[in-house]
Amino acid sequence: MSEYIPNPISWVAEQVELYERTNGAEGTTLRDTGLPCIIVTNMGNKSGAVRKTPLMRVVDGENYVLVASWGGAPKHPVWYYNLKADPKVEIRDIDKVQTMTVREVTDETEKNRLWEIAVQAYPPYHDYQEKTDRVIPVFIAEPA
Ligand code: F42
Repeated sequence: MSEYIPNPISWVAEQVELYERTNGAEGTTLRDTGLPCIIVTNMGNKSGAVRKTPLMRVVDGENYVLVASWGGAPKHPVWYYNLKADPKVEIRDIDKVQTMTVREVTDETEKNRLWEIAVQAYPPYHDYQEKTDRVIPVFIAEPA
């Protein structure tokens, strides 16, 4: 088992710790929004270390939609590159943990459909896209 390196942002790492330690009894929502989150576990593409990233919970049937928004930051989050390099992830949704495979959605029709679902689940994604010049990437995670 590779070493786990927590995210350097303390509130992010603390959410991961609480969510996992309580098996999804606590820490499952984004701070004061009350909106649900999942935890994505993947490999770092340079370190080979285990990385864990909380994201908003956006579901499409049995799949999850992962939005690399990072609050509308000018650059993609690092986890975007990790998932492009190694698409095998583990996704925790409350107490359900599944091995899944991700792919970036590039088909325009498919992306538009999933973007609508994402914005419904978490409306600030719309503002994040307005705020940044980059096109925010979207992955779909499917059962492996
Ligand atoms: N971020 C989103 O993009 N979308 C969301 O829907 C979202 C929801 C959310 C909900 C709750 C919450 O607590 C956080 C949420 N976030 C969301 C923030 C998300 O969890 C991430 O913190 C954010 O997207 C930034 O991801 P990041 O991977 O860019 O992390 C930054 C802070 C970072 O610098 N991380 C590491 C570090 O230590 O430098 C990167 C480590 C890494 O992966 N390194 C690679 C490796 O091999 O290990 C190599 C890096 C390289 O040089 O290529």
